[in-house]
Amino acid sequence: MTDVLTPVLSKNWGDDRAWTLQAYEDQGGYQALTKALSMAPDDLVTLVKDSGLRGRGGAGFPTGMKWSFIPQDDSAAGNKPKYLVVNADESEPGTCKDIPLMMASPHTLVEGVIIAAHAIRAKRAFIYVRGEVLHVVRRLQAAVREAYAAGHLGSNIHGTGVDVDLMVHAGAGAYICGEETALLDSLEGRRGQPRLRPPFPAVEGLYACPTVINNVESIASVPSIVTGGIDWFGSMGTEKSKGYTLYSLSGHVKRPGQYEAPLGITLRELLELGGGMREGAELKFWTPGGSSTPILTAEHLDVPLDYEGVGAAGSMLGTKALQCFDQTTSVVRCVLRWTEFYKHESCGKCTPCREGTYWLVQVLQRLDQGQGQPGDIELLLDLCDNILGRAFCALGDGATSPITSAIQYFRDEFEAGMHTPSSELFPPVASTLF
Ligand code: L3W
Repeated sequence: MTDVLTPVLSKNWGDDRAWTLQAYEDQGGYQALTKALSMAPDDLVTLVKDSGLRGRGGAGFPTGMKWSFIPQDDSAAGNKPKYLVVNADESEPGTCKDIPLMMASPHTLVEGVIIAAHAIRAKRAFIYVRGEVLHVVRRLQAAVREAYAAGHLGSNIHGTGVDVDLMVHAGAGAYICGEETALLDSLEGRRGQPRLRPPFPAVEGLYACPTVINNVESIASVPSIVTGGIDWFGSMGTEKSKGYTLYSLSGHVKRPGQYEAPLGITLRELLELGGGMREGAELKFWTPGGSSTPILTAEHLDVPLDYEGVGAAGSMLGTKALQCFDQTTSVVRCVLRWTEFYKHESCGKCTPCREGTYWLVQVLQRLDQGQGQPGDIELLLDLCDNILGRAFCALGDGATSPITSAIQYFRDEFEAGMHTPSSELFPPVASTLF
């Protein structure tokens, strides 16, 4: 079964001091950079476009297409500075792929940044890291220092005339700053709140200049595409969701962790790799892409984990954070915990999200305590309906996903909340996650 694994990004994670420049170069690191610097920027954009790489941060937007939006003509926009920003603000509940990647192999990301910056003709790049993870900030800063000392970064890189400066910026620990435009406001020194789109960052991003924002895993995948080529990359995955990716397996499973496998693998196969559910645990429900994606159930074990397959099953692949819950878990309590998170993290800019998440928590709390009122399920659905598509950014939409899907699959548990507390229906046990 382990032949299903396709370790590319994670291939050296177990090596001694894999994060050092020496170890990375010993494994062939920075050879993709040499090749990329000999290529014309437009050819690099075409290569990434043709590879079919899709953004690994949640939306699955085609990476090469995003790069091609950066104006390079003689227009006013084309003459502005261009920026590359890496979204390393990983905070989606259950998602823990970018942080291990940056800890174990920061140079894969740094190499990807230099190649991507060259492709879009950006002379300045930023990695915006989640503020709480100081160890990651330090590791990235050390890698950037090493890359400068080796001449991989800075002016006239290896005599090619290409200039790229890279700065690591630590956020202050706000989930909303993973939303790309809030991230830009935060990077500019303002309070992180989303901007209205359009204009998209590709047209007006950092300091109102054309900006590409990509997830850590997307950028870290680029060196392997430059070296391996599009046929190699396309030999993994599916027709529309190509390549390998990192899945974060967590919850009531025997061996939680990161599993690098092709897009299109199923949860059943990944669970086999992860040793299955824990002793005595049966899969009750799971998230395909973190708590912002509608939950699925044991019926969906054979859904292909690609953008199309998960979409057809009524959810989203999102960040590929597979949180698995067993029969001892109260759906109502779990959904309440997630909703409390969204309420806490709502930036407050728009009313549907700010007020809506507050009211959702109120209603879920009374259902959790067995004090629900007649009509509460309809009230929850109505509140979700008033948030979905009406909030300023995806945080509001994401907050509604676990609620509406949980009611769809486990309505009886919400009905039970009219008279019985979750703690009686599902008494907490040692393995209770929430
Ligand atoms: C130029 C156009 N650019 C779209 C760009 C846009 C963005 C990308 C995708 O949310 C999802 C969300 C979370 N011209 C463009 C264009 N673009 N049209 O393409 O855009 P979009 O709006 O589809 O998604 P998004 O706003 O990037 C991301 C879901 O991911 N998610 C992730 C959460 C993870 C975190 C975290 O850990 N920090 O927040 C989980 O499911 O719910 O649906 O770059 O500019 N015409």
